Amino acid sequence: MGSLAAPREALLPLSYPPARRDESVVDDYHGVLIADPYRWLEDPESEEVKEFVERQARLTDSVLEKCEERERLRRRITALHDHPRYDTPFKRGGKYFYFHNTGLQAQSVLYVQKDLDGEAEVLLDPNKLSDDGTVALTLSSVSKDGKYLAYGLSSSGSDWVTVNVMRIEDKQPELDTLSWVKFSSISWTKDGKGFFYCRYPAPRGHELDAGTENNINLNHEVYYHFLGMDQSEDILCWRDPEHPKYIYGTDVTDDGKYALLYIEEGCNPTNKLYYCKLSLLPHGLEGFKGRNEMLPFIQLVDNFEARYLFVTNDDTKFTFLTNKGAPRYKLVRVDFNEPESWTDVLPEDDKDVLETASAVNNNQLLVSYLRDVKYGLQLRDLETGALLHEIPVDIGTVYGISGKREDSDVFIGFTSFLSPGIIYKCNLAAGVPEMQIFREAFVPGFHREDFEVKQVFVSSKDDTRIPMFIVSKKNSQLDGSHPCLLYGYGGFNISLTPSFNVTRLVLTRNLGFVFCIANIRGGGEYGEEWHKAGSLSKKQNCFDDFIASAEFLVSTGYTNPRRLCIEGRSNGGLLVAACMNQRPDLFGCVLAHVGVMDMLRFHKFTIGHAWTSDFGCSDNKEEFHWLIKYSPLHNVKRPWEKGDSHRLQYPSTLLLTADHDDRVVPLHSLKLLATMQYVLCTSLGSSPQSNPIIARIERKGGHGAGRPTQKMIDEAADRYSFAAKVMELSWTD
Ligand code: X97
Repeated sequence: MGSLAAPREALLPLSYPPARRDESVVDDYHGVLIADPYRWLEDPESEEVKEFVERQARLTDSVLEKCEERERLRRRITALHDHPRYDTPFKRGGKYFYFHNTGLQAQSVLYVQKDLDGEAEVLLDPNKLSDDGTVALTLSSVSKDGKYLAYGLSSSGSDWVTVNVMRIEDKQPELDTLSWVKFSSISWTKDGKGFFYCRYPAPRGHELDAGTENNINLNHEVYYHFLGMDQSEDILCWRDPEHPKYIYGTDVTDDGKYALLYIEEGCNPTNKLYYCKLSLLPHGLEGFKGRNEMLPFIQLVDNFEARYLFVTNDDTKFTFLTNKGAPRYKLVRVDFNEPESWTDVLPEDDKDVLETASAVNNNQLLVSYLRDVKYGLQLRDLETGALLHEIPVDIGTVYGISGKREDSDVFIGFTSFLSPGIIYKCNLAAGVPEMQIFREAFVPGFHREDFEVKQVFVSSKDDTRIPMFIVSKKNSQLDGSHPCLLYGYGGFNISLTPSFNVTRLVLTRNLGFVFCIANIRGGGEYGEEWHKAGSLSKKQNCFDDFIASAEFLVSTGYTNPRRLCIEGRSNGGLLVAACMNQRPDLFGCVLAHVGVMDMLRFHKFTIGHAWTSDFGCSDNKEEFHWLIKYSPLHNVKRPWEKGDSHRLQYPSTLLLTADHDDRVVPLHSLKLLATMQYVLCTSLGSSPQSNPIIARIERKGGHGAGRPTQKMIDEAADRYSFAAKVMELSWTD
């Protein structure tokens, strides 16, 4: 431990700002009465809420000021972030495009390059669009001929996007402006005359500071925009007022012949799939201008039994990645002239999950697999699915595969816990795939040989094997003394795979942390069965898996409960808050970011209704009984009033949210904060709760996407200096 540690200032029990309780708000859920005394915190515009947020911010600032390692952490994290980073390049119309960050730039810059050896030019620098880096380039799409860039900007982290267009040749901005775009891609037609996109109606009365409103998002619509036209003249391609919760996605095949329409009902990996043969439209898309008529989509799949993702087509013969009867996914083929006859191209594997498939090099497929949470890569024959080559990759994550049928060079991104990032150029022309390092990130001052990574399998409550990654300093003694950071998500079919994160390596290197990721149920690590085993009536499995992982780390001598910090964001914020309620004795610190905390009311705000696919909904009696059992807001109990644990208190807790988080609106964290402070800290008699319970409420911030580098660093310094303070850790160089 650090021998020159500065004297430490004790954190005294805090004095929390009183928050009004409105005991009159009581709801009847299927005969069960549930009080909601902080309902008033749901109105982001009320003065009382602004005042509450202001006072909590002052309290949090006063705590963070006492966290000795805050500046040192900020400096060290900043220094290690300061290295050049690149995303995988992609090719359009013979030119190459890529994102690049020199190190500490707020936002990555989009470059264009005529050929790979030529000079790169800046195409679009989002850093020029705001003084503080809070305008982010969150959507971008180059037309197939490489002439135009359509790009979407988001302010302050909101999900709302405004789309603009630029002519690439002379970098001239066009006048096109499309507002209220959300959950959308941009799909250019091959003629380069315009593109498909999706939008919602503008939120009434909230047009000004978009992203701070809670209004429910309903009635998504698909439009086609003609370059040079006003948005009001875009053609409405699809809407379905009878199903206001549907969310759409679009694609245009590379041959330009078909537009595809994905119809999603919430976040399950299932969709309907319609198509429109563009060449059959008598007057093309132009023929729909000024006519109030939707596109004549043909229903290929008209139920929500499975997911179908377009891979490639040869005229009417389409290849899809699907989980139809194949929870670990497979590739299938159908001829649109015979829509009843589907054949398997690449059958489901009995262990590995097929994650992505890209058609490249004329008639080949590059497929990536997830195998016990590590990636595998293969080259296969497109026609037959036959294995041509295993492409060796290190233990880690393969991402951003970019290549098309006409390309024999494919770019492949790779990252891992100890590998900052490699972009491979894979040459397929020679027959045997040749993996060349195209770009590699180096982090000055980071030495991978100082660390080690392990994967263990933990036995959960019902004996299910839960994979967990453990990153530590090399040769750490398992004497139960180390601080440990345990991270999880557990939902929505999302897998947590290895990736590089300098902040976590600073924690390991300089604060002695062991960093762990638990791949609990609810994610996609082992396919759809794994997802289903941690959702709806089985959501408790996620918490049991996470708790079992924590107990493993204690019983095997990595750490002890006072030094065990749990962290999660979004659905993972819900995870750590539920675990804290269920096992306050097991953790020393809880960092819950942008969590879903009110499980009875989440579906009423912005896109919350889409999550009923994982959570269920309190409108339904049976589902209400699942939710009330673990809803963080409704399960805060004084642990010292239970049985023999009369001094037991809650772990030190930092809730994090942001004023423009319109994915998981801030009211979730605000209501939980007020509840915890009231129940645990300020209520009746003398409470043993001396561990702080505070919230960090970011200004001009959102759910996480598009966050400027400085905000990322500041937040990391805040939350880990808080953890270091409450777990009494000191710095070693
Ligand atoms: C969302 O809430 C995304 C909401 C919008 N949305 C869907 N389906 C998606 C989409 O409802 O964007 C989708 C995208 C990624 C993953 C899953 C669904 C979609 C729409 C059109 C075409 C294709 C896909 N998400 C969840 C979230 O943010 C998890 C990830 C996406 N949560 C916050 C869940 C609880 C807390």
